[in-house]
Amino acid sequence: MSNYHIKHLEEYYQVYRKSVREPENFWEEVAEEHFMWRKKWDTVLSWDFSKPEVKWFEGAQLNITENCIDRHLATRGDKTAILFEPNNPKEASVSISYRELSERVNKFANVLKDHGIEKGDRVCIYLPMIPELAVSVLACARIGAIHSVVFAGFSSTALSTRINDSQCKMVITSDGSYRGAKTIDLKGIVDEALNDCPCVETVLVARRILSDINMKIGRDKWLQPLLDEASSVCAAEVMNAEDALFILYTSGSTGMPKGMVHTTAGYMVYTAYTFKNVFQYREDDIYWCTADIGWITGHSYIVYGPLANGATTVMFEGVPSYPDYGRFWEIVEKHKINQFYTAPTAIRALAKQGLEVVEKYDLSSLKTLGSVGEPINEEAWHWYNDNIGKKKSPIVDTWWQTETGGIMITPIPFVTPTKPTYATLPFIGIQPALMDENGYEIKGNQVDGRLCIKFPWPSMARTIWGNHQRYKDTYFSAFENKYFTGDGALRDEVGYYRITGRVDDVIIVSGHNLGTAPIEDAVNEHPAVAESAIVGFPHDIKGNALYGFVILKDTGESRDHTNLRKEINQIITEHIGPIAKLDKIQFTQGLPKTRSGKIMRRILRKIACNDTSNLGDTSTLLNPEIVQSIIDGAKDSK
Ligand code: 6R9
Repeated sequence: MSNYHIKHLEEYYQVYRKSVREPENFWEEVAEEHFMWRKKWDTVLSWDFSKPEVKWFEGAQLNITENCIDRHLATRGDKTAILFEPNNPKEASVSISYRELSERVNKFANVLKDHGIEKGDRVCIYLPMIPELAVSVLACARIGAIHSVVFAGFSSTALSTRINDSQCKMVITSDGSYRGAKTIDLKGIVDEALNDCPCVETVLVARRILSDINMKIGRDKWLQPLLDEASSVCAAEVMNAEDALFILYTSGSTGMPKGMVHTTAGYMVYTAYTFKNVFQYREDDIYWCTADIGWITGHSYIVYGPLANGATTVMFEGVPSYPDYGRFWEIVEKHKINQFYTAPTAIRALAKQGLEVVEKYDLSSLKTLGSVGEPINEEAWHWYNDNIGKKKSPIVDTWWQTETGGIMITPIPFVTPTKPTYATLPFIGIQPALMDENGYEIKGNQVDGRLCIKFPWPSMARTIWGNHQRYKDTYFSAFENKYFTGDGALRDEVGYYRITGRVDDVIIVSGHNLGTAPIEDAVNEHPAVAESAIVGFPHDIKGNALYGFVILKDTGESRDHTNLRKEINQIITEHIGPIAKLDKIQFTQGLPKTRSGKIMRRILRKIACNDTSNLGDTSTLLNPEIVQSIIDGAKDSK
């Protein structure tokens, strides 16, 4: 048990040093002591970042669901595994014990098999935050099918792109979803997406909103009757350590979303180990992460990490503002939440509401507060610390990525002294490096640079589905022999890290990663648009919002800009989803370009931020005169 649960700072440094000096011994001990293996590994780690190729626990065999479910049955069969809190507070919450979860997962797994799903097949899951989402994820893992969860806020085009990219044979969805006061026709979105997806043979439909929907004969099936008929025993498929567990798409700075592939053993070991330490989870604690399972945070820290530790994990279907802005705090009181993990964008939105909605509730159960998804600004950090944690619950500002699979830089609560806006220290086994523009590592403290990781960790993504070259180009080519995160960071005088934000063309809006290129592609679909460039600008609640510079085709006619703005945002909603809508659109005659034809986004960013005092050298531009006209036009942006 020695290394599993870190209790004080000295121990952190001691374990950290060991994890860096002898990474293989270190991870082997963690893997030996805390998991259930069908067969142990032959080699702990083999790696080569130049290919790149990374393998952890090669030769081992296991099934992650035996670790997340079966092994708890003897001691925790009646313990709540998943606590479901519905969108509507008047609807009763549902406790699913480990025993019930086991039954539900096994039945679901048998339904998948009955529909021809085999090990290695891809299954797309497009569900709201209802228990079926967690159950279907685990059911795929049970039989070795690779799940690809697509966040149910994505549009039909975004969904079909993802389904086709990984050639999913099946889609699991619901008749609809509740989101605050709204209901959403998820099945309608799936139907539209599937017009372009010949690879999909079956659609399983969970009942949630009891709406009247179209069922395509031969393709679409109601889930419940199939589950009712299915056996609750399904032998777990024996998986190799490096077999793919899931694909999860993340936005890139260019083109198609990247299907990040996570494999089985390393992902399990790392998410379980980080969960235990970063949240200091104790046996009877109730843990709640407010993310959606459609994102990596939900995969690692709603489903796999907590369940691998036999924890009680809350799944919340709704939104923080429904029926009012006290909902999160009401749930904390109701379920006596001990660990609460959310995003800065939610904290900022809630902080705006004043304290009346907070003070109504008893938050004394809280022990640890988490933050993830984007940098947490100082004001939000203090609001969270003062009013939610009452200065007693440490804030763990956890930096990590879809690609990293698990938390990488974070305080350990009650162990690492926190500092507002700092993610603080690398987690055990993580070796960060800050790099300068010439490719050299910047040593020492009080420095800043591009954040890389120089040694493999167990839960790193192994490739991009179907495109290993892109994996190499994106993450392993900027700096030799290092994984490049795409983020900038600084290291303070004691070695604490502060993530300063993306240094590429990914913009984080309300904690969601958005690549500028796919949004520009969508905008350019509008028949009146000739060209566009999108940049981020600071926003009170969302962290960043999107600003679009749009050149219209010259037709000689004048156009109604108000309508155009609506139409452009409508196209974005259709292609990507409402999260990518532009907050401001400025119509312009041109865009600042370099002589090689690249848009100078740096200048556009400054204009969008209304910070035009120091635009730097613009003389090398192909069209320097355009800059002033864009500055002048900025006041008319809406
Ligand atoms: C887990 C997750 C990854 C990007 C990442 C960074 C930003 C995440 C952060 C943070 C500052 C934190 N990010 N956590 N920035 N402080 N604590 O969010 O994954 O959706 O892939 O986003 O989010 O820019 O590179 P993902």
